[in-house]
Amino acid sequence: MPKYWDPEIEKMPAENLKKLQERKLKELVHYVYGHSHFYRKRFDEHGIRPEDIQTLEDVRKLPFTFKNDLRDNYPTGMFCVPNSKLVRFHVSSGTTGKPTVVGYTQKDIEEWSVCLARGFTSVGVEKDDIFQVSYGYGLFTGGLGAHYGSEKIGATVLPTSSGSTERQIELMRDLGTTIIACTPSYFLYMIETSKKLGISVRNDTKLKMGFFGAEPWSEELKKRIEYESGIKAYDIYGTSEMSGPLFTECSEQCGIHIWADKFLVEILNPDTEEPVPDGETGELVITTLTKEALPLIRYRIKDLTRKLSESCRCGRTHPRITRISGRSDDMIIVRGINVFPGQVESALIEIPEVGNHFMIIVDRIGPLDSIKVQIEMHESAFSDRMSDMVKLKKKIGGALKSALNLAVEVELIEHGSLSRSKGKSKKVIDKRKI
Ligand code: DLL
Repeated sequence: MPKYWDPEIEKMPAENLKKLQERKLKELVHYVYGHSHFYRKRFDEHGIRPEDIQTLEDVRKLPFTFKNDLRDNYPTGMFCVPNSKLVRFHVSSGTTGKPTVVGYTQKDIEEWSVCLARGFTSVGVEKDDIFQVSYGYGLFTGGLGAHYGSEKIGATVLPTSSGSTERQIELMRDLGTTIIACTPSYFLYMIETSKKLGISVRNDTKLKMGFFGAEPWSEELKKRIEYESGIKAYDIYGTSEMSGPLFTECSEQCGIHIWADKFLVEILNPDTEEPVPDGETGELVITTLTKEALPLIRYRIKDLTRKLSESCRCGRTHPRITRISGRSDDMIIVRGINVFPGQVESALIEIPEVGNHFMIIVDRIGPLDSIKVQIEMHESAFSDRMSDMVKLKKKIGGALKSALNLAVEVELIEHGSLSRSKGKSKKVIDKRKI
């Protein structure tokens, strides 16, 4: 039997859900126009009045919002509430430019926690569970987000944050952690470290599931995590600007549920900015329907995904998005060919001799782009025989060539050579930009 946190909302007939969204969208445009200097100016520049928005489809009349808007209005220029109504800041650093600051009212924190409580409940998290939060705590939203969501359900939170990996694993074993939340790359590192400690995640701990996200990861990596640890791996998605981690897969594992009473999803062709048909890949654009401190109107997230609108087998009527396949801006172009790090991961993970870590290095030698992939080998795959290594390199090169349609230099490196990340992992070094 599927479990629900709030069955009335989660199973609301699609027609009613649409009406609810319409009402909230109308309220939202009046709210932002009345409370944010930024939105009032942006609407005025586009000749939009709140009254122009009467139906859900009218959302397309509204101007987009971008991460740069948050940066340009640093730190709190887009906020709709005075400081007295704020109870929290989170700050995301990003790789370029100014940080982005997100503010929360008490209601925003409550709604954020409810979104996660719904997702966690949908895969069976309960009061009895010991929920280890190994996302970073602090300015990053992962730690506190997962913390509040699991505490809302009444699970016992073990707030380890990321890092001190050996201690985390010992605590996991000693306190009987049943659920973990961290980046998929950090969990791989935990598995690796636990082996060194002589602790088997499968046999010596009570871990049964994990919520992995905050960075792109493939279906193949999910299978590898499940195979190596014996747990169920669920996808968890969100961005700091929307609040933090917000949405998860349900037990059917056929997409991530986006809570439509709080968020309006559009999937657009990034070039034409027109909606793509249901089920086709495009850029995720989100409008927050109920946030108070920092509502976002048609926020261009740049993550690529597909929308599945029909009801899920679990009974929930809210739309789903498929696993994020990349970002429209994480594509690297090498000799005119588009390469996504996710394609490299999917190709490599099919090869049993390959370990869990790789790094793509792009450079320009003379006029020509070069691409090399440094690949850690599986612990058991190293051979003293040169001919074995040459064969393996050829096999990997062939797999990458057919996945990317591009010749790639393969460098096999020893297990453990690449640095391990405790949070989001870095998969590309593009020396051309340095
Ligand atoms: O990473 C929030 C989060 C924390 C999500 C913990 C899940 C778990 P940001 O630091 O703002 O927020 O980064 C958001 O990370 O636009 C995606 O590109 C990527 N991302 C997040 N979750 C996933 C996922 C948090 N499940 C950016 N799959 C997003 C793929 C993800 N990419």
